[in-house]
Order: sequence, then structure tokens, then C-alpha cells
Amino acid sequence: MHTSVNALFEALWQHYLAVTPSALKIHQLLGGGEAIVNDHVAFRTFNHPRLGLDKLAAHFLALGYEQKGEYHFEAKKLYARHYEHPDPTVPKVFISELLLEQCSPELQRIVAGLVAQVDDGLTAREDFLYSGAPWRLCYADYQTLAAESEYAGWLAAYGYRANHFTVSVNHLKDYDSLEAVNSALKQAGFRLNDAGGEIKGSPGVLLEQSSTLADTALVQFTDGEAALPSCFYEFALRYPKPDGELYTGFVAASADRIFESTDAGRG
Ligand code: OOG
Ligand code: NI
Repeated sequence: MHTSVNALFEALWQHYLAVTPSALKIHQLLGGGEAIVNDHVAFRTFNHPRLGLDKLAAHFLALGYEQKGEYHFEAKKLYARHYEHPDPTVPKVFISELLLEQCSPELQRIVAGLVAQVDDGLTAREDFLYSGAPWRLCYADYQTLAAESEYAGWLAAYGYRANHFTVSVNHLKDYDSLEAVNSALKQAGFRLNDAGGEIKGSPGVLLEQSSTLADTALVQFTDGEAALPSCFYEFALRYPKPDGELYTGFVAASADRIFESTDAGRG
């Protein structure tokens, strides 16, 4: 387990940058050299007993995080929870899992073959959350997974790592709206995920979000390599609740489309 939140997020950030080079450029574009405050990071997993959401969450609970909201994505067969740290400047964490029992026997068979390759001690390891894919996978199995679930294909290819970091637009000095952030990004040549519109959510649901389309990285398969969507960068603007405090939850209808930032078909 990590002894410090900062050390964990620094390791997550470095592993994320390795497959998401545009994140560093966006950081410079929006931050203008100043530190960026991250709203949240997100992780993906299978709900297999050896690798489920709770195995990832344990690392955050040990660092003082508390479990908060839960979210259901029926069409994508996903379940998610978010966690918050008592220090509001520490990023929130969003962890989702694919509900394997709702998937086809073929998908379940391939995933069982991946999970069987995982060492017992993996999930307790300090570097589990940025250990990448702990299994070997052939390209045909990747294609079978991705055809049924883009999420399963991405997870099989990229494994355990921050799937995205999220800029807290509330903390940016030079931008006060998500529209302004989006237009600066587009002007600089970055492509946004426009599934459900470039801006997901509204002031009415107390959260507006946008995201880039994932970068592309080379993934090694047992029988070759392929360039696939890797990770993306998200932008979040939060609005105050009636009590004056900023809303800290997520919005399932918006999250549903943010997941699609790694879809192979979008790039
Ligand atoms: C998570 C998508 C949801 C949000 O902020 O609503 C999300 C993912 O793509 O794994 O990040
Ligand atoms: Ni997110």
C-alpha cells in the first residue's frame, strides 16, 4: 500500500503520460505553467472476485478515502462507485467494473483465461493500480471482446492504470467556462469526444464535463502489435449545491458517454 496520496498520484500520472502524450501538452495549454488541480481519476476492472472494484478501492480506503456515490450503466453492463478524500484538493476516484455474468459465454470464457494468468498477490501490490495488463492476450480475443464491449476490449488491452485524469475547470485561472476550455483545445488541434454533445451535463445537474478522444498507443499482443485508443483527458466544471458547497458527485447519464472516449470506432 502507498504511504502517501502524492506518491500514488505521481506514479499514476507518469504511467498515464506514457500512453497519453497529449495530456502534457494540454496541461501546459490550460495551466499556463501553473499547477493543475485534478478533479478525479478513473479506473476500470472486471467484477471477477479476484479483481473486482473493491480490490482497487482498498488502496484508496487505506489512504483515508471514503466511499460515496454509486452508479449503474445498464446498457454497458457496468457498475461504478466514487470515493472522496477528506482533503478536497486530493482528486476524487471513480472506479467501474464490467458485470461479467451479464456478458456472453464467449466473453466470460476469454476473461476467465485472462484472470487465470493473474498472480494471487497482484491486487495487494503497491503498484497494482498502475501495473498495466497483467496477462497475455491474442489479437483475435481482443477483437472478440471489443466487438461485444468496447470497455472489455480496452481493459484487456490496457489493464490497470488511470484511464483518465480530469482538469478541475473551477481551479483554472484563465478559463471560467467549459465552452472556453473546449474552444482552446480545438484551436490547438485536440479532438473532443462529441458523443451526446461536446458538453455532458448542465448547471441544472451541478456538473458539466467534456473530454478529449483517447490518444493512440501500440499494444503488444501474443501474435503481434496494434495501435489502439489509450487514455484521454477530461475537464469538469462543478456548480454549488443549495448549501453553497460544490457538488462532488457524478452524473450517470454524462458518465455513460464519457466512457466512449476510448471507443475504437470514434477515432
Ligand atoms: C469512466 C467514465 C465516467 C466521469 O467522469 O463521469 C467518468 C471511464 O471512462 O472509465 O469518468
Ligand atoms: Ni471522469
